[in-house]
Amino acid sequence: MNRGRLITLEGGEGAGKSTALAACQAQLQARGIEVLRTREPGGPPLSERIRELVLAAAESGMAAETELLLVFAARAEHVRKVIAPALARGTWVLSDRFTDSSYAYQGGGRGLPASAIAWLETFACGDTRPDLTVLLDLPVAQGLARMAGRGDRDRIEHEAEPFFERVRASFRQRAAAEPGRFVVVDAGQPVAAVAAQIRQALDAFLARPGVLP
Ligand code: Z5A
Repeated sequence: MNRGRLITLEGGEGAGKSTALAACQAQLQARGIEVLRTREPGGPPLSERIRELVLAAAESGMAAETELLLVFAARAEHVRKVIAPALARGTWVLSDRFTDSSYAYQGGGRGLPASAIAWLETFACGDTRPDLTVLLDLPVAQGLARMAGRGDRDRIEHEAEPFFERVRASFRQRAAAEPGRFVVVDAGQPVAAVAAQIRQALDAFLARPGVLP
């Protein structure tokens, strides 16, 4: 049996990941692919409980190191209980964020060393890595403006603009370093134009030799 593929969507605040996910899922299913949609931090019940801790506004004094270990604790559970078994049985996994968010937020944003994140990545994920990552890239001010109307800001959303600028720079650096895995989409365009670019990226991925059985 062909193993499934792991596709991740990444981006800063208000980039439009949630908006794009349903369209991605529908596009894959229209090709007869079985798809599991999930998110990070989160997924299985324990990881969702860790998500609540990580994002709770009341935990405003959390150390950066604690935050990093919590997102990886959630990820270890997610990969081992949900993602790796799904991929092994041939199901494709579509995840709203994955390890690139840790490099961007805890690495770029908080300044934690990439070497520590890389070690945790291997420890938590084994050899499970995204096959395709769509980065929805958006100027920080535009993303924050989109989110401004939302009242329920989580702990990380309370950060100041320079934090989100470092997060964006880190995402862009990772995309530049791995052009074979990343597709960067200009998320500042209207919803339909963003959707069209993502559709093209998925079609191109599906056309790669060996991706479909
Ligand atoms: N985090 C971390 O620190 N380390 C990690 O390892 C991981 C995560 C995995 C939760 O993520 C937080 O966890 C996140 C990073 C951290 N930090 N924060 N803050 P999340 O994905 O649940 O939260 P989020 O990034 O804030 O997602 P979001 O708020 O749901 O945004 P989104 O999914 O990218 O956008 P959206 O909901 O689809 O759209 C936002 C709004 O913009 C909405 O009103 C849309 O109608 C509108 N929108 C969307 N697209 C467009 C276009 N093209 N034009 C105009 N308006 C648009």
